[in-house]
Amino acid sequence: MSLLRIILVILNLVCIAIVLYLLSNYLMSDDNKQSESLTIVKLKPGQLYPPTEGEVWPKPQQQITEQTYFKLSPSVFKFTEKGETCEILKNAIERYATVLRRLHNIVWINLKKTWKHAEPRQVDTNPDFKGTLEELQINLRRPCEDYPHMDMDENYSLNVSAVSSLTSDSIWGILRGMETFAQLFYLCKGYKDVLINSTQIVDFPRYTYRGLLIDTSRHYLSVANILKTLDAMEMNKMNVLHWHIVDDQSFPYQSEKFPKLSEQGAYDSSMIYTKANINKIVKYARDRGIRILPEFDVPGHTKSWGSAYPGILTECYKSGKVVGLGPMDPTKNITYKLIGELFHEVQELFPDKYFHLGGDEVALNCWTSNPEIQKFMDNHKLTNNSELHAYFMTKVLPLLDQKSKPIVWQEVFFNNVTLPSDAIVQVWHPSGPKDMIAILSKRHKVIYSSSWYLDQLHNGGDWVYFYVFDPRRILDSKLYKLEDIVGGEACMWGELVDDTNFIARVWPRASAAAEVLWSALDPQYTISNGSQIASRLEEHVCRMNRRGVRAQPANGPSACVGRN
Ligand code: CP6
Repeated sequence: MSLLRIILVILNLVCIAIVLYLLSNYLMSDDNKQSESLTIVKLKPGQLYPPTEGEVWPKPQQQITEQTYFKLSPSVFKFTEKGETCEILKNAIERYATVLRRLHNIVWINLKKTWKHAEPRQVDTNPDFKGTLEELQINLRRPCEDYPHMDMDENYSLNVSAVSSLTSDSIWGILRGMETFAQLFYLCKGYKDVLINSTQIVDFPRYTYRGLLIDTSRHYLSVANILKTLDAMEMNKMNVLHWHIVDDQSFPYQSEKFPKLSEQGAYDSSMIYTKANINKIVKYARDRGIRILPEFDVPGHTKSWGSAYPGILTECYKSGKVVGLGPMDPTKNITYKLIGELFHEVQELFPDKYFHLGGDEVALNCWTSNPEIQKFMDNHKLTNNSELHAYFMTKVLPLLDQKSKPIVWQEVFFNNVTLPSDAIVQVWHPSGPKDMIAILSKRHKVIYSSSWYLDQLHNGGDWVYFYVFDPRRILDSKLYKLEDIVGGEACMWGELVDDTNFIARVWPRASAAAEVLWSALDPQYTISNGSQIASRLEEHVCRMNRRGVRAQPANGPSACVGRN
């Protein structure tokens, strides 16, 4: 009897599963006939959110939008490869085809759900309507490169009409152009179809380096969340994920050569990044034209290394007694040996040509409190602790492989380390503008971060505080080479963010930095006249939400149709 009941329950479940499967297939199908018969979309006044239509973020350099438009029909529309092609392009086509299919589905799912009492609007009888969009011809003029890099070419031109075309010399430009193309589509205009206007765009980035820093030591971030971050970066045309992977609080990088580092230094054995995890992240990023820049910060911010190797850290003294462990011990050979071997392994894993050595916020007092280190300084004729910092960095720089160029935080420069000419200095102090000028005077390249501290919260839609500063604007171009400022980086230090709030805290606030770094800025812009920007960002947040990035509200009370 009970066996029969179990069989019946199982049969029931199977039936439900089949029905659900068929239903979901039906709902997600491109050629769904039902959608064709739904012609009614009109939101009530004041409900038309977001308030702009197909406004691209970050804003393209040159754009002409015509008042004629096409509709999207995913069963008709095709991406075609007219030039070179490669796996990166094929993956991008698949990705953006999905984006467009989902956008199409969102309209009519909402038509059925919430918009069914609205009045009809006939697209086809409108004189400005030019029919169905047929094709985007992708014209890649040079073979693909394997990985994105510092000097990558991201220029593209895009022409939207019935047969549209996207042209670039570089796969990276094609990726940027495909993102732009996807963003030109809009809904909410009172039509049942997804629409796109006839548009011509010529676009290129203002800065070559447009970064986001993540910190996976203060809180662990799951691999899934890092991949989601890469999705969001692609949507904002950011091209460098600066991965501050270890710090004082935890050591989540799993080393093959030194497994004890994460066994003893990670928060938990589950909170680590394996070689396979990192390979996956690097490839996912490459497919989106994003570099992964690893940072192993030395000699400060290294307490977590000491769980496994306490001998490489300095004992700090107070009143003649050891009170704890501080920065790395610059007097010991094993310190440099460990660093050299670990860095070698990391450089094999990360294809980027740059490697971030950190060098910031070293507790120099700990060094001078230690009698052994004082003796060492006397022997080496080092007269103060910043000279010892310089001594340490000077010994660490040559530990990088030939293929890697160093990036360091600004303290390394200001403590008078002789840096190789191709080293880049990252500015983070609040005194950033002044510091940047000092560095540029010595002909070093600069990454500017001082304006984009995402860990600092302000009232309201606080992206406006991240939208203000363009680091090149303060420079006299006769005195300095503007190109020496390679770009900027928004920093999401991890003290107060983990998997629960990371995405929402970063987006859309980092979007402001992304636009400053990509677009030609309006020199008249001030915080109070940014309303056009606010509306565009409103749309962009909704767009990110629809594409699965749970960005927080940009401005204030609002609604985003089709988010869920
Ligand atoms: N962690 C590390 C940090 C910071 C830095 N390095 C930091 C310092 C001041 C502010 C924000 C972040 N949390 N490793 C300095 C680059 Cl305001």
